[in-house]
Amino acid sequence: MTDPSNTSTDSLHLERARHLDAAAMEVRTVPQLTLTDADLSIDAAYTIQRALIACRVARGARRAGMKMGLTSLAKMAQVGVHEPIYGHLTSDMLLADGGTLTRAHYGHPRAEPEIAFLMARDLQGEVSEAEALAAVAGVMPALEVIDSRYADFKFKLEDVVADNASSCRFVVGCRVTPLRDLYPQGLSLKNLGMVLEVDGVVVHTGSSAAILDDPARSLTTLLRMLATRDEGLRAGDIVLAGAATPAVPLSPGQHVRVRVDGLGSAELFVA
Ligand code: OOG
Ligand code: MG
Repeated sequence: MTDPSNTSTDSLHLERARHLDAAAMEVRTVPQLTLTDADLSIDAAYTIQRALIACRVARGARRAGMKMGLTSLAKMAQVGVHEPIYGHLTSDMLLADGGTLTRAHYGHPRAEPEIAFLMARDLQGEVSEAEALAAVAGVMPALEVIDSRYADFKFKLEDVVADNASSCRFVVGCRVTPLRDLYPQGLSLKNLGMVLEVDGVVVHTGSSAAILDDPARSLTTLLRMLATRDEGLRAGDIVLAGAATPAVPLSPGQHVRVRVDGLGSAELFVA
């Protein structure tokens, strides 16, 4: 028999997910969940996140992959949350390289420079960095556009997890570089220079080393976190490893580009 207390917890998670989903659709903010529920657990927050993704899937979105967030000190410092988190990427979040994002469709969008993995095959469980990279088809430069459903990007760990790690849109460069193509150029995934430009002006520079010392570690951390729910990555998934520098606020008229050593670039326009 179903435990009635679990049923009411489930419906509370669903209600919160719908509340966050509606806020995103209607371009408005909501109060932090932890203001009214100081005991909200991280586990419950990830359950809310999954219910939020189910709302998108019910509208026709498909799984596109996963993202890690707060994997660099720069990002942790920017939002005051000091633990890596993950979120889900869906097909409706993908913006074509060079595509245009309409500023008015979002609350307070920010762009950040990232590296993305393309998974060649399914992978689940605790694996080494080398084992994780063996399942990767290649890497791409990426821009993530984040947009928090909480005013001023102010949230606690549990709030941002429930809000799908502030996911909004993402762009990946059109070239997928196999890792073996980096080594002959004397490049390593562990230390690729990354530049974020707005209107051709460099606004942040960083290195892939800022992402948990090695973006591959972001991948293995994600797999370890997913394993606690018996989940993993699937062939064709795109995985964003997390931003290497702080995010920049977006305004209409801007052209934003990330350039990564050996990987090329990814860009978007803001209307
Ligand atoms: C949380 C999402 C962080 C990253 O790359 O670090 C993130 C936020 O900053 O609102 O996507
Ligand atoms: Mg990000």
